Amino acid sequence: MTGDQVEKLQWYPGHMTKAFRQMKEDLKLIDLIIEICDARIPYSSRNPEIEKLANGRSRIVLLNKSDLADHDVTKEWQAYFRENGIYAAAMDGRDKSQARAVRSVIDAASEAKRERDRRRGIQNRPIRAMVVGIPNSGKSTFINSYAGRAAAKTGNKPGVTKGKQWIRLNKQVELLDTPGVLWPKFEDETVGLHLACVGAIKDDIFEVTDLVTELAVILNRLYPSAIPSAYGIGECEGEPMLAAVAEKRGCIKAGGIADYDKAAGVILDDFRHGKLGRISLEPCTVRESEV
Ligand SMILES: Nc1nc2c(ncn2[C@@H]2O[C@H](COP(=O)(O)OP(=O)(O)OP(=O)(O)O)[C@@H](O)[C@H]2O)c(=O)[nH]1
Ligand SMILES: [Mg+2]
Repeated sequence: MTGDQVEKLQWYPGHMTKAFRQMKEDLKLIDLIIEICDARIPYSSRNPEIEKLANGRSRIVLLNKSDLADHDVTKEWQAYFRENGIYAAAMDGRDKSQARAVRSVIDAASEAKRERDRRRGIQNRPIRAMVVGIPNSGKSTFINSYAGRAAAKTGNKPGVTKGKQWIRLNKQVELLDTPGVLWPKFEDETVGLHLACVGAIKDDIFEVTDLVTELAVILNRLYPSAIPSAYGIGECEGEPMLAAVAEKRGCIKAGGIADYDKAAGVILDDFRHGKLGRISLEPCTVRESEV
């Protein structure tokens, strides 16, 4: 990300600094942290501070939007988290049965806490879980599917949830919905790029043609046939690719000039909706030692 873009972002994380402080405060009431990551970018969508924030509490990583990600890569990430002692599951959070299947993971992760309660003679106290994650990762959608009702507001853009909200599910579990938070590591160029591709950063921060040109470089490396087969064009990058897609999709400006912005918008939208295939931008080798 350029300095200019980081600067532009400053107004945006304003509420994030507040959210972070709030999260630390709320954690005092929390037994379990449920981190909703984007399965297409498990590394970039993880919160590097969570280990410290968790302070010994159980945590679960949910690889959401797994319907859009590469199944095999997601499996590798799940195994990786589990090997590192973190409960992990993959899901399409819009699907009620998949969201509810997470119940067993929540039960397993809260068993130690329930056992402590039992020893202290506390019975049937609900487990309180905080749902955290980057903007637009599907936190509120997951909560609604899990709860079986539209308890939290959702939307296909970052920054929909503005404040925290407790959702009482049943006698066993209470979930806290929180606003999406981006962590300082988004200033890393690759992390910022990946976050922008999946829609975690507001689109007006980037030139869509620049973003899509970079996305195409990644796709050509990892899934070289994704763009060619979606648009019926040859393997290409940069302007020739935008020109080819513009021609195929009739993105033409007045005077018969190819509209690169529009063509880039089509590609970005198609990627985000899975029309280029199931794609993971971060293979399991893109990980840091800290999880
Ligand atoms: N394909 C797919 N889309 C999903 C999934 N989960 C959520 N979505 C969509 O992603 C968008 C964002 O969902 P939200 O639940 O509002 O995300 P959030 O994390 O609460 O976002 P903020 O409150 O803005 O931080 C919505 O359009 C959802 O329909 C999923 O598993 N697969
Ligand atoms: Mg939300």
